Amino acid sequence: MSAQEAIPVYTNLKDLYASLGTSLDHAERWSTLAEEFEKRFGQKPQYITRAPGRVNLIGEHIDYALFGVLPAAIERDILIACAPTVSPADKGHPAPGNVTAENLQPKYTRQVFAPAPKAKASEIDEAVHVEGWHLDIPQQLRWENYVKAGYYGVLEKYFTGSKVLPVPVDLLVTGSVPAGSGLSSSAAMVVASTLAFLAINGKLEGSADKITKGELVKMSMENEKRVGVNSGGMDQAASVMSVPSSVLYITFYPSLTASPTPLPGGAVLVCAHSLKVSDKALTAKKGYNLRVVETLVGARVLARALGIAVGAREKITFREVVGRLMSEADVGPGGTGMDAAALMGVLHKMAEAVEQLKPPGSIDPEFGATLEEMTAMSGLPADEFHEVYLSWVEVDATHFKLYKRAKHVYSEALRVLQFRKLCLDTAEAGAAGSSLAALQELGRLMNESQTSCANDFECSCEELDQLTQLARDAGAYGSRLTGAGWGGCTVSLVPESDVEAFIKKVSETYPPYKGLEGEALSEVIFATRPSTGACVYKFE
Ligand code: NG1
Ligand code: MG
Repeated sequence: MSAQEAIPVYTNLKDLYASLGTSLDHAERWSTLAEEFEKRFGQKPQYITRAPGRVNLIGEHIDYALFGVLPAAIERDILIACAPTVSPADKGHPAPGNVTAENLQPKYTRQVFAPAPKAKASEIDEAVHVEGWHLDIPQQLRWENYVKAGYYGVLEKYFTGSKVLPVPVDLLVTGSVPAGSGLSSSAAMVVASTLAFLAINGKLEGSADKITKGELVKMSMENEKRVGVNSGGMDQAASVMSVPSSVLYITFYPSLTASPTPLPGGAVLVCAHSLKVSDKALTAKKGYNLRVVETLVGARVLARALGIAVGAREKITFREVVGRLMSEADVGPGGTGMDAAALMGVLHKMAEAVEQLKPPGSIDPEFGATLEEMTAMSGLPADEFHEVYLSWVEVDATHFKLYKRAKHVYSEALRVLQFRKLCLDTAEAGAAGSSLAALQELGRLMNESQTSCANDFECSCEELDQLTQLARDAGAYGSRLTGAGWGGCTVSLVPESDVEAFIKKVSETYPPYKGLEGEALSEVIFATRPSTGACVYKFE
């Protein structure tokens, strides 16, 4: 799987559905969307873009430390139908780049917006040179922010200093990824929207500067940062690069790679929503973004303690710290990553090294370091510390728990490699190996991950703790929160033959599921297969 591949563009429905590996329910969603688009905008869509949500099996909150993670795309996705706006003759032309965005969900109302050109530099040959674009993305939770976030990157990459103006667009969105659930509806929205604007402006096919999967991942990551979350690249990479039936081992260091990893047979993934909605855009200051700062500062303090040189303005990550500890000989073939066995060896040792992150003089690492203590530990003058670690992000905390965060990150990074090795070894052993023993061991790693998320990274919550425990009681090999946490979904590895009984048991024992039946229940707890990454359908 190469980051250089182009985004698949289908012109034939049969090929599209074959690639999705799914049934007619999908076909119906696509055709309903196209029909509805025509009703609302008076023309057929030119494209439908698709980006799936994802479930992360293991490797939580370590992507922004640049450690590898193991997510899979899920079957639930975001679809966006789009076409250049055709205005009735009497209405004149809409402003360049104007967007009319609608959503099949009635609670998300119709939005019209246009980017404002910054400084028209000159007018030569009647063409306007626009130096840049401004698009207002308010810091409130609004559905169209995700559409705007996708648009922004396309404007910046392709329409800065350009003579050509962006095409006005009509678009209609529909989605089956539950929002705020840890299944990355946000990344799916941003990827699908980025693809829609790329498609409409001719940047997907034919053109010399057409986008690759790797570029789309980077662009979507940057785009999502505009909605206020300093995310790592896991969700966008999973949404763009996944392949059916496998989980994807995604690395970020030294470069983005995605290697399909087969799960042992005999188990399925079940996603279950805790029904506690966690919205990162609203809680980032005390949660997600705070963890990003704690882990970055932790990496600098650890590097110092280990005698590793760090540039004054460099935001070294936990992954780079171990990278610099390892010799050249440990770098894997082609420089695509460290040799997994060597990396596992170093990660084992890090369990001890992180002790150095306990705040000086404090017996209780539970408490964390104050801002002053943390600044002193970093070795930077206060103003530089602020500039490097706090000026670009809003956090709200009095104590920073560097030790506990590092303990989670390094142990979780090791669990990811152990999980992957088990999957690869089981596949290699084929019929001779025992899937059951492997699945039990994978489940154990997932359970350990949950404990580490709860105790050391403190990104779980009562509901998630309870739901994962009930899932284990109902027969799961393992169960953990998935995504950022603090609410949202859990993922459980469940014996294939027991799925129905498992879902029934959990639905009877988890109090917030009381009274839910049929479709309402399958909205909150459902089995899913690893699905395929983002694609585009072009109407001809
Ligand atoms: P969710 O909350 O599922 O969107 C977030 C981050 C990921 C990763 C996980 C924790 C975004 C877009 N995604 O996932 O990059 O850091 O938390 O492992 O913020
Ligand atoms: Mg998200």
